[in-house]
Amino acid sequence: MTIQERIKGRKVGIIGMARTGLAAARLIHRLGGRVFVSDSKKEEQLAPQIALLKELGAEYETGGHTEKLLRCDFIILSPGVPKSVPLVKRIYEEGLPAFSEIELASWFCKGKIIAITGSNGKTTTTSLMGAVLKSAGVKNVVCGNIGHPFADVVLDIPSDGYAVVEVSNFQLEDIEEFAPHIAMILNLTPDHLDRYDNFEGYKKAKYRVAENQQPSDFLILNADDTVIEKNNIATRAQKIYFSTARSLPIGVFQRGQMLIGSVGGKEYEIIETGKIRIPGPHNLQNAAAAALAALLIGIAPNQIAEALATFPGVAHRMEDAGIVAGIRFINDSKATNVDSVCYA
Ligand code: UMA
Repeated sequence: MTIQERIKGRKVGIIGMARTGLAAARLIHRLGGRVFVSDSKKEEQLAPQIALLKELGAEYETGGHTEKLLRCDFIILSPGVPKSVPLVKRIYEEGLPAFSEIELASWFCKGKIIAITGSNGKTTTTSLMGAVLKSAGVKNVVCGNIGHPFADVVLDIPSDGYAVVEVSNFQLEDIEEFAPHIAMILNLTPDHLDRYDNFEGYKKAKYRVAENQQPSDFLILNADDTVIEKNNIATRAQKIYFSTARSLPIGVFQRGQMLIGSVGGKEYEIIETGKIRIPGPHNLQNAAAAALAALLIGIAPNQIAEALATFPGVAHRMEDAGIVAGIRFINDSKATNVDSVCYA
């Protein structure tokens, strides 16, 4: 079966009618498939979403998930839908294939994928990665958990371009073939434990980012993070590290006030750390990770430096909101877990 035949003429059940579900519906519709979208919210809470589905000629149900889903050829699960939902349990029990939207989108991605995950810094590093590629004139689209679903942009990515995809543990739970050329695990701290039995379950979901990688691919890991079990991640990819605490034989690291890259048998001075625009030691790690990915795909150190010196950071993340009555206000409302607040 060709990739197109996986969709054309097939009926795909989609659970969740928000950003993910609608993006998946649009992609499947464009590729000649039929969709059936199911949401637990009441119809009156979903008016704009339903209007869009009607434009696509899609079938839908609201106010809960029914057995109609079980009659679809396969299912796309939104990341916010817990596995404890009874109908979701039935889908797995009956062996109906269920995928995340990043898995679906990856089937149709002509370019290479750079997938960025971790507990903190994902959004900043994903945006920065896009900025580095842009500064080097490399076509790329920034998407994924950052808020722009991969499925909405995947058909715009040319074969010489990159999908820079922020990926969450929830999205990684339902992959099968998703295979990034470069994967990054930035750091790991307990998060989303309401959806897992324990921290191990969360870590395992994150490690899946590397499970389909091949020997020509790279898995970028944080050498300074003691929680990431570097030897326990099953992958065929080349593991390569960044550190802001010590020198490394290969990778990107801080030496004195300089960010150094050592890749392909050559050492490069990338940028003085004081010239990196986004502030703080955690952002230095994010910068090191993005710089390492850039070196691995052949971007010149001066182009990496230019992007690091100018990238302003992301909205609502350590954003200077101004000084009122002598008090400096910082907007860090994007922080969603305790560690994120500690970094700030
Ligand atoms: N729903 C059901 N049944 C349920 C539960 C929910 O039908 O049992 C429905 C809700 O009624 C709602 C829809 O599902 O209509 C919501 O789905 P969703 O929560 O997956 O929301 P999306 O808008 O599709 O957003 C998701 C990500 N959300 C989550 O992972 C919770 C967004 O990440 C992401 O930006 C977006 O896809 C595009 O890829 C947000 C997030 O908080 C920012 N992510 C977590 C994080 O970063 O820590 C993982």
